Amino acid sequence: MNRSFETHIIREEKSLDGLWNFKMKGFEKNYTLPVPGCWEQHPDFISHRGKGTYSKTVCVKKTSNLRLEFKGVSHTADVYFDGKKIAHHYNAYTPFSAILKNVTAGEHELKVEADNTFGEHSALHIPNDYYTYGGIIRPVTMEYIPDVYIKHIHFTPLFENGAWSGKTQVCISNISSCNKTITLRTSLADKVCEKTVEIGADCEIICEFEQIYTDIKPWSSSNPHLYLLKAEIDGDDLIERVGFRTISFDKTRLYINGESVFLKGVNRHEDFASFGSALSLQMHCTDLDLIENLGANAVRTSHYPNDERFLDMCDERGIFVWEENHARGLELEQMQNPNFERQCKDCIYEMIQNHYNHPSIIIWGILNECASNTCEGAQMYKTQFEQIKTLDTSRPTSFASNKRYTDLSLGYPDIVSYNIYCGWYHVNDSNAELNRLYDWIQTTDGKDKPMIISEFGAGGIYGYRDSARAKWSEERQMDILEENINTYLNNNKLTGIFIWLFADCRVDESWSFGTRPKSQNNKGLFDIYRREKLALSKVKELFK
Ligand code: ADA
Repeated sequence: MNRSFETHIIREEKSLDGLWNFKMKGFEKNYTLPVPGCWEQHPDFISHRGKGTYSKTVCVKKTSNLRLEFKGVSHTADVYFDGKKIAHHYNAYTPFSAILKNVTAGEHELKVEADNTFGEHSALHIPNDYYTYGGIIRPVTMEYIPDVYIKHIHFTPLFENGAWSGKTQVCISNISSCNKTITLRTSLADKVCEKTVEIGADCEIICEFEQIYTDIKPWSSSNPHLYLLKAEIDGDDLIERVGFRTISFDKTRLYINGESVFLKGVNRHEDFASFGSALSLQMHCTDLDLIENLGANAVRTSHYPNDERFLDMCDERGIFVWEENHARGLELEQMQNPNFERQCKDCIYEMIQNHYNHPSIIIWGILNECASNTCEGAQMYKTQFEQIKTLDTSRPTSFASNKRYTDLSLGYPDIVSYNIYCGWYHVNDSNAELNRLYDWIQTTDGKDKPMIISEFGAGGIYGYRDSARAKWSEERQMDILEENINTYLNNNKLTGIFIWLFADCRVDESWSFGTRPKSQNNKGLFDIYRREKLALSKVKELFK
């Protein structure tokens, strides 16, 4: 199951997860690998970067149109059906689909070529302080769809004059070569709607409804109430899950349903020991159990869009999410890669298009620690924030800057966020640093905006205890986190903080920080197996 609730009652779907045949370019042998999975989990490919081909015979039980959905292939996918190319997609962390018309009943061959190599073709997946694994890392589904099917639904809640209302947009696609007339029925909370519309051949339309809802239980952190939004046409349906909540902000604070919130969060990479970025439902669930147990109320999906099952569980648990597009630490030269703009644009579009309905997502982020201190870089930040606002005006935006005192892009997001590593890379006194930085921000276009510390932390190697509290010891990590958290929780300039990092992750050895001990980013509160470090109990005490 690729969501935590049923998305169809009428539309038939079949999971294609399981064992697939696998061939790695340059290797003789035939393998069988699990989907979802990363090929690094196989001993022959532990550190192999290359092109691998997954194949599988799929049994189509009745002649029909099909929709194949891939939740994540790392990092570039070329998909073939009976030898014919049906999709090409770049980026490991966003879903994509392919429509096949009138497929005959019987057996067919599905082939996915996955490529995790680096080079100019890949502007966002580069050697980095996390690992780009290879493979079909998230679930795959095959759906039987009629000629006219429901493509997606977006719901935007609104609270005005003491009443909840909401805008529902249903995108319906006609893949046939004739005009069609269809009747759309939707239901949400106490409201049912019906509309009859015409759709031209090979066209899609958006049907829009605005309605007032009564007796609504809003979605909040302490009571994350969710509603099913059902859309139905003849022979097809789509069910989404939504929440009623508003997000607003003023000069210093972020508000959910008009109430000020302070984000006590962690940054998290989707990475777990030898399973890499192909996290199972159980692993996502365990991570959230650990996050809740810590007393945190927020997660930043550093540095890419996350698995929808994880976001579903954040919705269910009332965990706030800062979700961001995929990019980390790119220099201006890397942002000038001819593929950069298009790959970012696609990533932002796919992230918002697919994750629009999650009430837990309260901030859209972009371009972590990129060249926001250059004029050319600032222009790219501006363009990307403008793109976000064309897709969603209901959520504030931000980016995590590390360009202290030189950032030129602070005027573009709604929230100003900084990654500062007091006691680790930077000066020891976090209070002095925060005040200095805040005062400087007030002299820039970032003034009068709420502020978040989007990263702070320190390295601590699991099991390395030292009474001298040496660098890399669990003791030193705990001391640094304690000093930082005490400052930030007692400073009314901030509206949130995110610890770097929830759990250790693998890093790419060819990257310039390839000297990191164990080739891992060791700033996790847990190690890569989720064994807790000393700092955990301290953070727990301070967060609670
Ligand atoms: C940055 C970056 C993270 C990580 C961190 C660190 O702030 O955003 O991805 O690399 O530094 O551990 O140094």
